[in-house]
Amino acid sequence: MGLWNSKKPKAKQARILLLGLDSAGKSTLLYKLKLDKDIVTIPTVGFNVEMIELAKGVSLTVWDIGGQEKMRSMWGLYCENTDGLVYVVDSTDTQRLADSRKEFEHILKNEYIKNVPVVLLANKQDVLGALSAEDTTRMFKVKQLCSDRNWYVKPCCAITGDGLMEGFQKLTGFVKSHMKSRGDTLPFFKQH
Ligand SMILES: Nc1nc2c(ncn2[C@@H]2O[C@H](COP(=O)(O)OP(=O)(O)OP(=O)(O)O)[C@@H](O)[C@H]2O)c(=O)[nH]1
Ligand SMILES: [Mg+2]
Repeated sequence: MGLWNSKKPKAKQARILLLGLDSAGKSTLLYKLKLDKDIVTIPTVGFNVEMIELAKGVSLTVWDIGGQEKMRSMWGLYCENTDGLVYVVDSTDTQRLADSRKEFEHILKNEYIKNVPVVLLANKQDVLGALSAEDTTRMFKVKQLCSDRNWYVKPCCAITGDGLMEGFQKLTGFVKSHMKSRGDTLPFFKQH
């Protein structure tokens, strides 16, 4: 006699890395998405991890890794099994845009991140003088650096939540097709 599990299939699990320099707004936006609350953050030492489901069929496990200088050398340790990268830029921090771009370029070279879709969030758009999404795309050489993958640049504000949903929905779409192209038909066996 055979056994048959008639329950609906579970959602696919996708592992998302949330990176960016310290103070870019990663934790603020993660908890805005997760709880729809403005929380007072403290600099992340180590990481936060939260599960969010924005579209049917895919559940995102978001790894928010601290962006302080001493943490950045460890970003590579979190890259294995990554299905999508969200890179957050403080669009008002003009003094550190070059540093941020350098770290972005560096992480894209990680072998586990190869071909993985990228959403770049140009955060803090509520602040006057914030760099626009177009200028961020140009400055971060996104077209050139991400020519091997799906990418999207979205202006946002982690405090009001503007732009976050659109950015993550775009990511979810990319991740779905990335997983499909990789032939992930048995998501239940994937370990995170
Ligand atoms: N004005 C404005 N401030 C923001 C926005 N997003 C985050 N902040 C502020 O920026 C500061 C840093 O935010 P965090 O979310 O802690 O930054 P983080 O990227 O997690 O930083 P690390 O954990 O150190 O890597 C906090 O004071 C936030 O309130 C935004 O969209 N607009
Ligand atoms: Mg943080």
